[in-house]
Amino acid sequence: MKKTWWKESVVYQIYPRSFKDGNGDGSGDLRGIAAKLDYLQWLGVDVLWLCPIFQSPNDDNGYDISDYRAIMAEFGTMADFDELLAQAHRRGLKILLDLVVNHSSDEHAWFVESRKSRDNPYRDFYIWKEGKNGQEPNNWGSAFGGSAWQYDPATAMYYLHCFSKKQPDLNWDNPAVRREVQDIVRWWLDKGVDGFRMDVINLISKDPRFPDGPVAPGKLYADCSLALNGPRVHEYLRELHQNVLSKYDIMTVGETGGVTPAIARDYVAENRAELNMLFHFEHMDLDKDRERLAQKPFRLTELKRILSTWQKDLGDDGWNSLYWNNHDQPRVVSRFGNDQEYWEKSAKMLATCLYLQRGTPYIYQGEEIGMTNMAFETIADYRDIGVLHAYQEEVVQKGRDCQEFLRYQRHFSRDNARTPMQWDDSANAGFSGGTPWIKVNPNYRRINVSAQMTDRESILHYYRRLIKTRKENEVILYGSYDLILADSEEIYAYIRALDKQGLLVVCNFTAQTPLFELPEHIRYSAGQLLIGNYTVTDGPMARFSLRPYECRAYLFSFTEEIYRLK
Ligand code: TEU
Ligand code: CA
Repeated sequence: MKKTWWKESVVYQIYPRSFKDGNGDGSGDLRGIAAKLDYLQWLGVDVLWLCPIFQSPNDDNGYDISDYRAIMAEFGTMADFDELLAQAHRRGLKILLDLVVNHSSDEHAWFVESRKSRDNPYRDFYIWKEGKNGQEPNNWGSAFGGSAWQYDPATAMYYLHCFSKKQPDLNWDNPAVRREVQDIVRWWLDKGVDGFRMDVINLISKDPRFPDGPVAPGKLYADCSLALNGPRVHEYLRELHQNVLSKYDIMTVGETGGVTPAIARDYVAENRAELNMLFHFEHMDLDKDRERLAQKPFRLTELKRILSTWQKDLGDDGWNSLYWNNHDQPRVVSRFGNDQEYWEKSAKMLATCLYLQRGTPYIYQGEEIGMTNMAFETIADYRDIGVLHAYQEEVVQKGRDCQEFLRYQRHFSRDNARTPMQWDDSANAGFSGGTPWIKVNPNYRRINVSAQMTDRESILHYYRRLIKTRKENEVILYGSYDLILADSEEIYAYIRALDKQGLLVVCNFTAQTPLFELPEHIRYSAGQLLIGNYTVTDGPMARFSLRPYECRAYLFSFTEEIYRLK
């Protein structure tokens, strides 16, 4: 396996609108980010991924881009960006941008032209179809609800939008579109950015027959995700890699829903020359019944099965990304942890469990201080287009119980991740001197960076230690991974191995006190505690009882030849 900087890096994801407001207008911005670079450097992360910062009418908070070479007015100017990039580089921090090219904004000049006439030179930049018997061209639905087709009276045809109707899908089958995307990517790389996170990148190639899809019970439309991993997606990614990406020393991570380890290999295996790694969603639906908008019980054995399969299957060829959180997901401590009595212990345990696996860790802003879900009270508190659309459809149109709907959103809404970063206990958590665009979580007086900075036992200091520990131990970066005690519903335990060096990670996902026993076939010597979230005084690593949400990682040596894990 090749060693590279991006396999040894830790990525920190920033949602610019909610990170730090530099000018008091209530929205985070680029100057705000620049003001926090010292903090990020102190934390020890290497790469900053910025969610979209490009010009946008913000129908979907920047995931609808109207000019790929301009900065969103609320976030600042191109001069601010250049300054941020220079300041980051000076500190050894790299910057990843969010490339959103499955679709653009309907306000992008291409689309403004495209919709003018059937023979406009930009017509084929988007996907236009005739209606079928006065209906939409097929039964595909948008991710935010309703049909994925919008009728446009100017030319009496429909255009495809897998997300909102202000996010028309680009037509990648048109070589001119692919050339434009390549130019954009080259333009930013020449400016010095260090790579891209690529939004829904496996959605770019649609089946040219546009077939109807299966419709789930109680739904009107087929899920647009049926168009994922389309017929020419690999051809297009390779072309992008060959013509542009391969010429730079950068990193790429694709956001790819609907991907299993087997499918993933075709995107990230080294000889494929497509992407470095990707984000799959298999562990994000464990506790969520999307169809019925309900919570479902979470089983630890399922989580272990999924994460371990990814660890094994992308073992020697390809690379994993490790994430619990992003701007689309609820806060992990409220989800797989315990944000009440064991808030601090469970936040540290979750970090340990994931970030000692093989792959590149992604930390989402606020995760490092254990930020929690937000109990928004009314629909008026929500900002996410996804929630607002679902409210219209479910509550207003279908008459679903409003309280039940809100209960679901309190668990799963994307706005849980988007409340402002909690810097200190001053007004608005030190995020902004103005009125924040979305409510601040009232728990900021207790949970904030400043308080945790001064407390060496805090979640924040623990994250910093964990990041440092990763870098100091090759076995964490490049060692193999083997799950042990696969059947336990309480303990997540695994072994990493590199030559004779071993690492044992044991995590208790419950408030109970289960007993851990190392399987007998693992022979070792000199077990030594590397990191953990409780003080440890008891003896050997082979047998101990765990306290609520306790985690421990031990370094050890295999006594030769014995290392044969089942
Ligand atoms: O998300 C794509 C995506 O698959 C989401 O619909 C995801 O499944 C959902 O948010 C989970 O709740 C990307 C971006 O991350 C998201 O913020 C954008 O809204 C979307 O693409 C459109 O660009
Ligand atoms: Ca601002």
